Amino acid sequence: MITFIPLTGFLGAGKTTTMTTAALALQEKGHRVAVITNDQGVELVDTHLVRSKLDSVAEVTGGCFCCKFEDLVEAVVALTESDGVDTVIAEAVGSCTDLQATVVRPLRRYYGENMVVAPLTTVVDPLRHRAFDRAAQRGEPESDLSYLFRQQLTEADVIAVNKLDTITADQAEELLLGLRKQYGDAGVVGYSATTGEGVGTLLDAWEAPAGNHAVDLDVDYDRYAAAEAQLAWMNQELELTAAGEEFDVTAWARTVLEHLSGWAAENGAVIGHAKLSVHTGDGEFAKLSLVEAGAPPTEDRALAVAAADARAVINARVACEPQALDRAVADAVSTADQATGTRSSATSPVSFKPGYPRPVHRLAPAGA
Ligand SMILES: Nc1nc2c(ncn2[C@@H]2O[C@H](COP(=O)(O)OP(=O)(O)OP(=O)(O)O)[C@@H](O)[C@H]2O)c(=O)[nH]1
Ligand SMILES: [Mg+2]
Repeated sequence: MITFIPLTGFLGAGKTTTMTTAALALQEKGHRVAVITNDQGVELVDTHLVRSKLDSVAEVTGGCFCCKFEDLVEAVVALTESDGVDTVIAEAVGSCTDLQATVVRPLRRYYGENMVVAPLTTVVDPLRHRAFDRAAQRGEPESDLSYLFRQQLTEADVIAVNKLDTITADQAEELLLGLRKQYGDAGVVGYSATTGEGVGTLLDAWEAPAGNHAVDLDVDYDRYAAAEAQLAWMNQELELTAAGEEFDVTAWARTVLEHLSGWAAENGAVIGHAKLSVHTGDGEFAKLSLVEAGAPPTEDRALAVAAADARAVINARVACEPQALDRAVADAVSTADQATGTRSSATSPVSFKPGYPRPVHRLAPAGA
């Protein structure tokens, strides 16, 4: 019997980090764990990062789990057959919702003989929650992105409040209490995937019965699609060469994201998540992330060494027009090139808007 643990949650909430930390913790307990990343695009920064930490990693690309359901099942079967894993943790696209009906229930109904599906877990970034909450308190009409965020919380069996290291203990207590009051059917746990503190409570929550499995989320697919379509998605690869002998790989990546962060703040563009990895020939890489306009990027993996050449991968999900994102990234790259003495050549601009979500299955709860 295989255990499948489905993770959802808004862009940049920390799903990949949670998945990795939890997988390592489960391995310590003797499990054989694999993870699956998922994205609308094909060249994934997340997959590179997770492969550096875990042996069994698969990806479902070109669409979310609900629209690529058979690919998800195939990936799970391949991992169990080839790597002999007993637990699979899978991270859905951060702008996806309605997963109880389109992924969790179909897996239980069609594959339940071989698979235990753990509670659907929505990972939450406290600062993102606060940003949406403040807009609501100001009496602003709910934006489509905020609607999507609320659906992700409403369908959760487990609300996993991550990044507790970024807020005070009092703020954490208030947030957890508020979520327990608002989403009474869900289990609410708090932890930090980066420090590992509290991750045990998440592992315990996965063993408990799925409290919200009968939720019949009446998702307004037009609003859900509108929220997804507000985001421009960019996946771009660049070849980098030092103008002189070598360039500072991490400084180049940091400058790109700093510039993009400043541009987004000036233009009022919500950053879902901008990720950047830069790979040198020896298999090493730097990886940086940006989850808030105007904020500094986080260096999740820095490279101390300089390089003569490297390959960069950018995944950016930003609420703006695709052409605007193409221009902003091109500007950011050119600024970084000048600042660090680098020459870059990019694949042609590739920003796009995700299409209307069309799940393969959509099952109502039993008895509904
Ligand atoms: N301070 C802090 N940062 C975290 C924590 N968990 C994740 N992050 C950071 O948040 C950023 C986004 O984390 P990811 O794990 O990539 O988030 P994600 O939800 O997988 O993002 P998408 O797949 O793009 O939706 C990265 O810079 C992480 O290092 C945490 O517990 N504390
Ligand atoms: Mg991720």
